[in-house]
Formats: sequence, structure tokens, C-alpha cells
Amino acid sequence: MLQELTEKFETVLRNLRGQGKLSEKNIADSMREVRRVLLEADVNYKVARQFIADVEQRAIGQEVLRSITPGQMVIKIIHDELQKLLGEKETPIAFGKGTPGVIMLVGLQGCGKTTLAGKLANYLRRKSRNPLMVAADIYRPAAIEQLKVIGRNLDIQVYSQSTQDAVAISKGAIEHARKNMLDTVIIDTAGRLHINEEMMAELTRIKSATQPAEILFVADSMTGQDAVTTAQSFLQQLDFTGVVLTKLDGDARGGAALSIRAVTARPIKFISVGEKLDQLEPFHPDRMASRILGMGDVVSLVERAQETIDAEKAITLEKKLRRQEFTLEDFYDQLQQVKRMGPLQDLMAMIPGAQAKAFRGLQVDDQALIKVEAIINSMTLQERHKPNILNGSRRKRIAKGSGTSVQDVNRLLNQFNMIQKMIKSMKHGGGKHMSMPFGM
Ligand SMILES: Nc1nc2c(ncn2[C@@H]2O[C@H](COP(=O)(O)OP(=O)(O)OP(=O)(O)O)[C@@H](O)[C@H]2O)c(=O)[nH]1
Ligand SMILES: [Mg+2]
Repeated sequence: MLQELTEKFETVLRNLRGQGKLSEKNIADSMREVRRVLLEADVNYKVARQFIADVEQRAIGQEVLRSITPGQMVIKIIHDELQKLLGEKETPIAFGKGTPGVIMLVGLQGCGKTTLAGKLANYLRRKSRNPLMVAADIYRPAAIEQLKVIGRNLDIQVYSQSTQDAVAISKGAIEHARKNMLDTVIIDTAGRLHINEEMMAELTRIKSATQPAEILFVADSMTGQDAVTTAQSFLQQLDFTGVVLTKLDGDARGGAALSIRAVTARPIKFISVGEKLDQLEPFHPDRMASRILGMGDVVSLVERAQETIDAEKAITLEKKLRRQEFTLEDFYDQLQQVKRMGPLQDLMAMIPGAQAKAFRGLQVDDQALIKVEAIINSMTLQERHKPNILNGSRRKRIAKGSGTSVQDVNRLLNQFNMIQKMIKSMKHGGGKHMSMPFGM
């Protein structure tokens, strides 16, 4: 996420950090660099100008120049101002007073509304709400089907009608939700290639018919400043309540993320970081600022681990480790848990300094995980429990079955042996914390 931006910031900050003493000139030079980084990231020029002015004003204060670590203090100021730019603090999603709470998703074609409907429903269900998704995009039959497929995958209800009236559908959905004790209605609306009156008129009618607690403007981060310009028109006509940034997993430069809040004065509520239905995160300005500056986001990492790692399994595993019964099957389980946390690249980006140092340039290889998984999948249960029965012909069979090579199988078994040895030495050497190698 926003890797290029982070790398550029790291370079600027490294220069600042290295300075034993700062002069007004040093600071001005650094600010010029920061400004360049922002503009290259396609940040709105007015937003960039204001940002620099704010940082400079605070940084040139005497406290900074006289402090023992002036560089660090300037970095802190940049961090704080970045956080302010992104919205200061988290703004949770609102549901309004009435039941059901209505959330309406709007935005241009392909920005990710339908996918977001699924992600949001999935997210809210985990927060103990009962969502209903509404197929109000009546212009493409495929759009309704797309939402239904998402609904089936998640096992969450989708409301649709065969009528060609998005307002009637939305009203019908609210009625349906009331009758069926569903407390949250998420309306997926139709997008157009460009803003046009017809679309806005329809959205306005849906808005007044359903009185949404939230109208979320869905912005494709990949489109940079265009997303911000579009946001301004939507704001004028619909007065939306919040923003969701999608496709932040791609090579978005960051311009939309950094400007949209300042330009629209509406909070960013979520970021979408992948196509899968669990790749949605509530937006935290402070954590985002840290991530962008290469300071990592340990809090999000821990939260993600807590959400995905099965606590009960962890206890069983610990017991097995103690009794030295750790098998390839358990190894496989571990892999699944790591996989559920999302792409390794994303996880690495959350580790402080990870991007800066050892991991730069190192491609974290999700493919390797897939290989390991395929190999273990091709083993019989007996083989997984007693890997020492794996002779040459069995190894050959497994390689063939998993579409890998015998070398791959050998490598995995060697790694597994190493882990077992580590476990044994742990038992003798006291309870040191162990981390598991999971690549090949
Ligand atoms: N990489 C990535 N792809 C995404 C993300 N969100 C959505 N997509 C993809 O973007 C494409 C468009 O998403 P949709 O949800 O269909 O967009 P939409 O706004 O409903 O589009 P229309 O209904 O045509 O207006 C799909 O291929 C999604 O898989 C994201 O956060 N990351
Ligand atoms: Mg759609």
C-alpha cells in the first residue's frame, strides 16, 4: 500500500534524522523535498501548499531548533500534520436513530461499490449487526447477479426486485428489513462512467426516499486527483457523509488518500485493500500517517492477528509443542492461519522499519506458501504425522501430485526437521519464544 510514497518519505526523513543540528535553511530544504514528494504523489496542490505551510510554521519554532533531537521533532511534526490531514481521529460508521439504519453507497462505475457492499456487510456482521444488501443497480442484469453471488458467498441476504425502479427497490428493501429484523440496509447503487444528471437525480431520489444514516462516497484510489474532483461534484449534489477509499492495495500514488479529506471535509471511514471480501479496514488517520512515513502499523497488525488466529487452536498447538507432537499437519494449520491474515506483502508493510531495511527489495512470496500447501495436501494423513516414512518413491509421488519438484518436497521436509529440532532444543533450553519460518 502506497509503497512508493512511503519510500520517498523515508528518504526525506532519513536526511532529517541524520542532522545533529537544524537551521532554518535545513528545514526549508527538507520542506521543499516534502512538497515534491506530495506533488509527485498527485496530492492536490492547494492541500500540499497548506500542509507545508503548517509544518514549516511549527518546525521553525525555537523549541525545535534548540532541542537535542531537532530532526526527530520535525518528523514528529510531519507525522502529526499528516494525521491532521487524514482526519485527526477515527470516525466510526453511523447507523442513525431509526431501524433499520440505511447506508447508501455511491460512486463512479467500477470504483468498487458492489464489492464494498459485500465487504461492509461482512464487516458489520462481525460487529453483531444483521445486514441486508440491496441490489439497486438496475441497469445491468449482471450487477444484480454480482451482488447475489457475493450474498451467497457470505450467506447474507440480498434484496432485489424485477422492477426497473431503484427507488421502489430501496423502499421495498427497508420494508423487508423491518419485517425480518434486519437492522442494517446497505444499498448498492448504479455507477456511471462520468457524472451525469440522470444518475445524480436517481441518487437524490433514493436518498430522500430512504433517509440514509450514511452516504458513503466510494473513491478509487488508483484514479488520484480525478477521484477528488469527482468527490466534489458528489458532495455538492448529494452531501455525502463519508468516504471509502478502495484499491489501496494497488500501486496508487496516494494523492486521493491524502487530499480527499481536506477537499471534502468528510471523514474517510474505511479503506479497501484487496478484492477479497474480508479486505476492508476501518480507517485510522494516525496509523495511516505512521504507515505512510514508514513507521509501521503494529496496532493494525496485532488486530488482524487477533481476528484471524484461532485462539483455541493456538492453545492446542502450544500443548503439542510441549509434548513434541508437532506434525506436518500442525505446520499446515499454521500456514492457513498466516494465510488468512492476508498477503504477506501487506503484513510486512505494517512492521516498523520493515520497508526501510532488511525487507526492501525482498519479494515476500505468497507463491511459496501455495507450494508448501500443495505439497502437504498431496500427503496422506499417515505421512503428515510420520514424515520419516517419506522415502524416495513417496517423495516422487508427492512432487508429482502437487505439481512441484522432489527438491521442493525435500526442502520443505528439511525445514520441517529444523523446526522439530528447534522445538526439542526449546524444551531443553527453556521457554524461549519461537517464530516459525514459513517460506521455502
Ligand atoms: N485490487 C482491488 N480491487 C478491487 C477493490 N475493490 C474492488 N475491486 C475490484 O474492482 C472491480 C470493480 O468493482 P465493483 O465492486 O464491481 O465496482 P462497482 O463500483 O460496483 O462498479 P459498477 O457497478 O460498474 O458501477 C472489481 O473487479 C473488483 O474486484 C480493492 O480494494 N482492491
Ligand atoms: Mg456495481
